Amino acid sequence: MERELALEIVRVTEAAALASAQWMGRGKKNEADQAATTAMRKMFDSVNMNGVVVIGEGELDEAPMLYIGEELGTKIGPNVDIAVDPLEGTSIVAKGHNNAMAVIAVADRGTLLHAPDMYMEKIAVGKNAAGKISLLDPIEKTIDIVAEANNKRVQDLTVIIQERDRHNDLIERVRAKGSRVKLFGDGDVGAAIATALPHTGVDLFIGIGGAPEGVISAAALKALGGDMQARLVPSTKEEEERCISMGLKDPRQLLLLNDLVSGDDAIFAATGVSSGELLDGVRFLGGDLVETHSIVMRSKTKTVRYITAHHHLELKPHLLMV
Ligand code: VTB
Ligand code: MG
Ligand code: MG
Repeated sequence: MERELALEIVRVTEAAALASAQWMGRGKKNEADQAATTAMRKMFDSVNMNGVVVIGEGELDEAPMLYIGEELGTKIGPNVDIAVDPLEGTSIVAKGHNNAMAVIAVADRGTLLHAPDMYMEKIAVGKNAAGKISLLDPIEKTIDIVAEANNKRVQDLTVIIQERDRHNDLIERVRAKGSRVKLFGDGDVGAAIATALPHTGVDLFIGIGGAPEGVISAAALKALGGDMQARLVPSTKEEEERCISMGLKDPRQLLLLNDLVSGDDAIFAATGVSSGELLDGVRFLGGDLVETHSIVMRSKTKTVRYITAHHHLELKPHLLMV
């Protein structure tokens, strides 16, 4: 991939964040999502690449754009797989809560797992614990491993878990072990990535969330030198068959980081819509001035860039709320 692509991709997440942030707190999650998707789709047109969406807004019949299989870019440039979540946290934005982001992962063609829209069991850690964890270990053992790797006492370890009934047992076990539990409402991409950014203070992410989000998170963890493992959780016969048709012998097989994102060149970009673990949200500064906060990284060089940008919305009328 050409290195310029990383900065081009940030322009795409910025556009999605600028468009959807205008829907913040209006109780309209579909409109917020639509605004992000439309802005992202339009911006992709000008990016020099030959991209195919492998994780997107759904199949052709259910999503008018950014559907799985859709070709993106100018066709001049590298052949890449694209995974998008134009608005990771639609209900967050609707309610005005924290943690919403626009996210994209781009990788060499054929290297992103084509995860279907179903649940996935996931575990993620930062660099120190990379290569030492297993999703198959009991959580108590994992906590001991991560505490030692991160040079923290078990009681100082922070485990981030999505607040859902399906995690009640897990949460109780982490508490019984003595670690600190940080619950979040929505947006597990940010939660997974937080483990690999020491300033967040988050050590371990574990739980069941969306499979598409899992693959996008894996691209970021790879670029940050962290680790992730996953297992799809098909809940119907149809979902099981879907896994098998993806080439998985056992739908519930353990997926390592390299199974989620194979190859060593992946780009991850995110722009905050509302402030969260990783990024500040879109700020309306007065007049037509709007500030965005983004992170972009590439696994090949492991460079992580934080980009603050000032946009003049009057000069970007296509991003204005309709
Ligand atoms: C998950 C998680 C996402 O929505 O998909 C979640 O990966 C849906 O979980 O980050 P529920 O079915 O329990 O609501 C997000 O939190 C936001 O898209
Ligand atoms: Mg989405
Ligand atoms: Mg999502």
